[in-house]
Amino acid sequence: VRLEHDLRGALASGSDLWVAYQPIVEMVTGGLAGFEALMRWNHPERGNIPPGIFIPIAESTGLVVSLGTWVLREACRQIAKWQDRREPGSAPLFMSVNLSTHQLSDPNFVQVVREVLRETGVEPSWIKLELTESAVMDKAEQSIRLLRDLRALGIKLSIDDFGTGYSSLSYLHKLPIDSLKVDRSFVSAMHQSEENRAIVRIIMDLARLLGFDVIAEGIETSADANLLRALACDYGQGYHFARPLPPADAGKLVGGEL
Ligand code: G
Ligand code: G
Ligand code: NA
Ligand code: MN
Repeated sequence: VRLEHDLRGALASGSDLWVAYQPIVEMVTGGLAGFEALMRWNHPERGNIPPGIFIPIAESTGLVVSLGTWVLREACRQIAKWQDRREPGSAPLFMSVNLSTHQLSDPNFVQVVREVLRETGVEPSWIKLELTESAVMDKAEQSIRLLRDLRALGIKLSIDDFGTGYSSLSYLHKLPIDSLKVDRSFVSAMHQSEENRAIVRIIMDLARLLGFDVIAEGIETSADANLLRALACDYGQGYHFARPLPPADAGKLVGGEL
């Protein structure tokens, strides 16, 4: 109850909450392709409270809807600033933002996204929303309609933690999405056996067949990265490349090399 109260306060005051940005690289070139926005809470007395603690609190209280809007706005503002610093002619960076199930069932959600895009002046195609399999499959038909509306705005959509939920293959090919994010449990198991590598290979084949690109998360070693490169994985994310970074540190990568 205390944490819920404090989280409400942090959101209302705009202090103590901030966003970390983890680089996502293009596997072939190793160049920076985009970032994932990850929420952080620096509690005035208790210090850093991990999202694994405060997101579930926000979920159970519904606070995650306004928290989600806050992150989306913050991430949009940030990518708009960074894009301004890019060399003319260089490919735009994308910004991935996590969505909670509650945001998906908010009837105002599409309107909120439209408004944030307008207000921050970002190109919709720079924004990629990450949804979990369970969030989408829970109410598949309803979700598909919403995903179509979101995509009609020009933003990109990605299924997060792919392989851990209960994606029905009969729905997967109907989903209006752009990419699959291979869950890090598969990535970290790859070095252990041919069987584990086969699982990742099959996820990639499936993604390609359905016209989605693939992001592998949780890449922690150069061995992981090499195996994924050999499978022609499009994008990679993980401690091997970079940790989630404070905005100032992430910003230093925008103009230069990773
Ligand atoms: O950043 P970290 O690995 O500690 O995140 C832990 C969990 O919190 C992850 O599952 C991540 O998706 C989730 N998370 C982080 N930021 C956000 C956010 O802005 N919105 C939502 N819904 N989840 C987030
Ligand atoms: O659930 P989601 O996929 O959004 O989780 C993102 C979380 O994964 C972030 O909290 C981030 O801190 C964490 N993360 C990012 N890279 C790595 C990594 O290489 N290894 C591990 N174990 N976690 C990572
Ligand atoms: Na994510
Ligand atoms: Mn994930």
